Amino acid sequence: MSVKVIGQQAIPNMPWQDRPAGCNDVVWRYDANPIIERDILPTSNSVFNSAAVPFEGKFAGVFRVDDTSRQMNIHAGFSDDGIHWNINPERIHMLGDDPEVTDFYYAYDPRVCFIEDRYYVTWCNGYKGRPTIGVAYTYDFKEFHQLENAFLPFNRNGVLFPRKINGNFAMLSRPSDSGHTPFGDIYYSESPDMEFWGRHRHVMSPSKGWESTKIGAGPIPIETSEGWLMFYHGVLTSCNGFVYSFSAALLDLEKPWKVIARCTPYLLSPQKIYECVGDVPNVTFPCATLCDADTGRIAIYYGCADTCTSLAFCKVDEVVEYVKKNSQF
Ligand code: BMA
Repeated sequence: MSVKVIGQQAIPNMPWQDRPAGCNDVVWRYDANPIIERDILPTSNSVFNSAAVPFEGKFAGVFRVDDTSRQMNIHAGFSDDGIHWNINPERIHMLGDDPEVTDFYYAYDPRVCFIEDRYYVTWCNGYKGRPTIGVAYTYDFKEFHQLENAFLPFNRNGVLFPRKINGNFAMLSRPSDSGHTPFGDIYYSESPDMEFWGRHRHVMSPSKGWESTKIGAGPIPIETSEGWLMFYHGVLTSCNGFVYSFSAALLDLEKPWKVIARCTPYLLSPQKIYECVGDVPNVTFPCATLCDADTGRIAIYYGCADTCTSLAFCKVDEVVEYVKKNSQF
């Protein structure tokens, strides 16, 4: 492997399948997708756009669960193999002193990021019914301590970096509006304490084709010798609505608002029946990766059609090479 993965642990037991014979795709799907069906809980309408991390030799995660009243919430879950999940039927109840912060209206699209000594969770948080970036931390996926919302509404897709940059915590986000926003750029911000965020920088705007309407960061960026590998979703507006695909870009390690390379084609788009048919058709929405430091194997967790959760696989050196070779810069 020529590309070095930095700051990741070995995850020998992570989910993995070799690229199927005859497949030339850089990213390929798990052959038993979806791994989490919509009705995994008695009260779930759908489970999608969710995040998994290595935890105590196994796996833990935070899951977007829309229930059968169509309330959007986040739930903790555990897994021995990263594929079969036990999701807590009860939503996460955040601990915190200030009900102004903890009494939120809804929670969706979580990401989980291990930094220094704990797992931080970011999600789209309905503050007074307006989407912004909620932030919490946990050590055990049982107790979650909620911090201040990172930004003013309207914002979505808050994605932390797994280490401090320039001495500060760092986060990508996607300022937006109150509805199904028809625009959206990725921005970068820093914070000395996970509470006050500033030094906002513009990272990327929508571009052509599959990402022509809006873009948003997906999983926690992976640090490599070639830059931060950032998977991100992009949206095309078709005559029949939004189509969510995803691809990847490389960002400068110390100035992540500088884009080194950005892939022109998508890496995965909605093509399988479980990606094309569901509550919102034609959505593939990645929120987490597992990356094995030893082999460079990556497992991508992505939501399908706002209904269920699937897995896809790739190798870090192949993705980096493909992004560079097909870069629009
Ligand atoms: C976005 C978010 C995602 C969802 C997508 C497609 O705005 O709400 O949770 O997957 O739309 O509906």
